[in-house]
Amino acid sequence: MVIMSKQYPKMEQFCVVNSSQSTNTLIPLIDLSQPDSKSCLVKACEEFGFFKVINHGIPTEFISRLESKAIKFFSSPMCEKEKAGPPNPVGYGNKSIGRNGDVGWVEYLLLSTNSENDCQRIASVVGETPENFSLCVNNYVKAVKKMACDILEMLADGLMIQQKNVFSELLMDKQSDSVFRLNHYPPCPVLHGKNLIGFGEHTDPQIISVLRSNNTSGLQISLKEGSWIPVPADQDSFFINVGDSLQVMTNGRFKSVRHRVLANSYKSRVSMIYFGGPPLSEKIAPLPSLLKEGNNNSLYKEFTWLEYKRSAFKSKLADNRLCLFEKI
Ligand code: GA4
Repeated sequence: MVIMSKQYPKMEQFCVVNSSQSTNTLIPLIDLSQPDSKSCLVKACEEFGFFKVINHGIPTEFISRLESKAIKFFSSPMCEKEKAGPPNPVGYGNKSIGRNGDVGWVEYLLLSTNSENDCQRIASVVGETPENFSLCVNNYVKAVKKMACDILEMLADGLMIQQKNVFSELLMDKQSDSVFRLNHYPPCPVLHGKNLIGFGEHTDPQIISVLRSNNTSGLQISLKEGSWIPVPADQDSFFINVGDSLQVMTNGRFKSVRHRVLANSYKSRVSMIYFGGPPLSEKIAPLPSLLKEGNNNSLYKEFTWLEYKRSAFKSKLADNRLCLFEKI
């Protein structure tokens, strides 16, 4: 699938990286229908902060309906799409990411998961009623949020935490500050053996992210020693990553994974990501049950999600945002 775009890049403004990277590292694969998946989930979060899930039970029609709406939106004329922008804080964005000069070969829609109003401007671009568009988004988000909560409960169990919903209750809270993102990476030719960066390297600030993409590759995750490994695309599975807040709550036991997306030379990549975040007033700190007696091995200072979010929005995409909150 190629979504037509009449815009051509001014290449100097984009980052490029060597495209000839490959390793034999396997991405952890978790079968959610297997009762013993708890310990595999914990291991994947400790070693990679990233894994793929199968047998997730999310209805395929929720995925395909939303994907076709996204494709319809991104195929619209630029002047129409721009009516749904800028993404401050929700809406359509093109190439510019965040507020501090980051750019990528990507266009996107940012939506909050608690507001039906977000869908109004978007629906009108694709000639739909806001109700119809928001129903599609809501069905999808509700299903992936439920899966994220199930995974978080298995993780709490796997960590022997008594309160199983200690992570999931933050996503279930009515005030949960979660975000939903639809991304379109138009195809872009490899230049002198280098790929254009679609979305630059970063960690996600929230608790957990649930990603689904079409069958176009591009996503890469960073290993501890700094090498990049490509994540083979799989439109039938979901990819989960640990966010900064979960790294803090587990006192660094789970790793917030650094990841990026390279533009594909031939095909459009379309991804949809649910970022599960806590309420703005929530205090984020290592869970006492994961600390040694005396609590003197805490790696992080306590902060509210609002404080973290404010500081994240002042940062550049690739910055290490957690270091501000590390104990010296
Ligand atoms: C990364 C994860 C989500 O896509 C996002 C991004 C947000 C944005 O695109 O506006 C940020 C980025 C993300 C982290 C640092 C800041 C904020 C861009 C940026 C430079 C929506 C989020 O919550 O944080």
